[in-house]
Amino acid sequence: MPRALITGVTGQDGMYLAEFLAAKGYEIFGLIHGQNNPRIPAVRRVAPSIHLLDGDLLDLRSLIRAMETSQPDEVYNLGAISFVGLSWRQAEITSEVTAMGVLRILEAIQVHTHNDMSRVRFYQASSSEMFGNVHEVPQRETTAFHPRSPYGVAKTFGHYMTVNYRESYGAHACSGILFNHESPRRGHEFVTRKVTRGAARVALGLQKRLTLGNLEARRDWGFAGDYVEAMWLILQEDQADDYVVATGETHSIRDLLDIAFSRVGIEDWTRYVVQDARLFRPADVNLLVGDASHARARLGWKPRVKFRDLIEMMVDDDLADLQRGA
Ligand code: GDR
Repeated sequence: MPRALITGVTGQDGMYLAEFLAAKGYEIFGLIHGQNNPRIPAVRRVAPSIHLLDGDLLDLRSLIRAMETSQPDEVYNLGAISFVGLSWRQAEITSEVTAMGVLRILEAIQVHTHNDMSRVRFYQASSSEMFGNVHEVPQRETTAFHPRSPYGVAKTFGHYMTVNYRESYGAHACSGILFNHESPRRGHEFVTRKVTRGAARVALGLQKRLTLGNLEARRDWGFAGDYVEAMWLILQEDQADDYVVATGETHSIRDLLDIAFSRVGIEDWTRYVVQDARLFRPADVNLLVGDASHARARLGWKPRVKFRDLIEMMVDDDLADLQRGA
């Protein structure tokens, strides 16, 4: 039975990945930091046999201990402070967790394997935020990085550290450069979930206004459930490499609003949506669209869920959730 260690297991991607690996018969270990994380019951629901270990990306010794306990064949580093908007207000802790955390986990693998790093396959959750102010459309593995937030800078550090351990020590270290990916398990602070939840609440008469920031931003949004399959496929390749994971389609926040509100029977969302300058970011990423042809050719991966279906799935889930009184 293969063994996997997942950091960030209580996040959206961690939960989908744990569920996916459990179905494949993996023995799964999830790293939990802090006490009483409220999402632990949800993780246990999707992967009942998971072993939860305490540890923190800020604490190297705890990561080494997690390696010793789990004896992993594969490590998926999904742990991060992942909300871009917060990263300007907490740039230092974002860098400690999202950037230095990658270095610590690579070091933990090195200590655990006695410098024979190729024994453990490592996946780093890199991000399209590394492209930032884009230099090429669509963005691919070779597109220059120009991050626009402390979060994007931290992810770029983690990405290059992953590449560096591969080139320096022969680590089987890979990066998935994932574009935005969403689901009914998405945190409420991210724009898709804020809009789908907001549309559902407006339709049910629970709120009158939805306050947003920049409506012109364009993103390449896919379904998180499809993207964790790409993570796994990346680690099954004998040759470690980096891959863009994206749908190849871009949509604006306005498109998102059109679909979400029309799903609840409201054709004119402008009556409900207000913009607040405080929600604009000091520097935003205006256009992202990825070219995943490398992942398609090498891994045979392609996304299944289309943008409209994804947003409608999220709205339906929010409606059902609210009607249950959640
Ligand atoms: P992003 O996701 O920053 O792309 O990072 P987010 O959903 O937060 O923002 C997308 C775009 O929407 C605009 N926007 C708003 N965003 C939020 N959160 N709230 C608002 O009210 C709002 N109004 C407009 C933003 O300005 C932005 O342009 C996500 C995260 O999951 C990262 O961790 C991950 O690495 C990348 O996707 C790929």
